[in-house]
Amino acid sequence: MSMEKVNDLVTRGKAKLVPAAVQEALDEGCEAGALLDTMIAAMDVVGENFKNGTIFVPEMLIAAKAMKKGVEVLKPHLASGASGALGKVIIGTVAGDLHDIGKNLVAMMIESAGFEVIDLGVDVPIENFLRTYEENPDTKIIACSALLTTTMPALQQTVAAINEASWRSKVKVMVGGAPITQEFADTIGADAYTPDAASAAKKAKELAA
Ligand code: B1M
Repeated sequence: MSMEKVNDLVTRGKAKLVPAAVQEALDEGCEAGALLDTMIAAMDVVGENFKNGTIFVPEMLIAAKAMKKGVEVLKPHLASGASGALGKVIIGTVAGDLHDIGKNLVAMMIESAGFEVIDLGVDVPIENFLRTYEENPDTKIIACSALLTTTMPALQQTVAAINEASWRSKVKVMVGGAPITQEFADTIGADAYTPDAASAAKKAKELAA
């Protein structure tokens, strides 16, 4: 019941009610991972409703706010032990793309895996990725997220610019986001693609080893 309540509140964008509902579900013994999955499923419904024209951008935005509130409550249960000992990871959503929930989850899981995360946010110009690496040359991984088919070219251009940098051999490049595939990652010359936040953290550890 609590799980369905969380799903329903996120779908309806009830940001003020979501934290208490998530806490209630946790108190009742629901798994944090399952609660995250139900919120991601709620966002899929929101996305479908947007596609079908039954809701518009503002409703998508308030649903995103509701999910973020829920993730805040889940965070201590999903991620722990941030030490930074494994090195630095630069992460951002590429230019033109404002979606950050998935990127934030990836950042959270990577941090929890033991990395220090430098989060550049959303709509990150190529130069910001390059400059941040140059300011932090001990960075192990640059992780780029793209959520729109229309920002896949920006991801491609970002990776191309990194691939041309003199320091390219010293850093690994990870990519991800709903429209990205292994095939696309291979085509654009990224070192790794992962479909979700948990596998991104696992892959980051492998790449940094
Ligand atoms: Co937008 N949006 N949106 N949106 N939005 C989608 C993505 C869409 C699929 C909805 C739909 O039509 N069904 C669609 C894209 C279609 C396409 O690309 N062909 C879409 C559209 C069209 C748009 C606009 C163009 C709408 C408009 O203005 N007409 C516009 C674009 C704005 C822009 O970016 N320039 C827009 C705007 C927005 C809001 C700002 C309102 C809001 C985002 C708010 C925010 O993020 N702070 C929003 C939302 C909320 C969505 C949906 C509903 C939810 C996104 C989300 O957070 N999902 C989305 C539909 C959907 O996803 N089902 C939709 C949950 C999140 C956990 O999943 O981000 O996929 P995701 O992350 C996953 C994986 O992808 C992966 O890990 C995460 C899970 O563990 N992952 C990585 C992500 N990054 C990774 C990096 C990695 C590895 C894995 O390594 C580096």
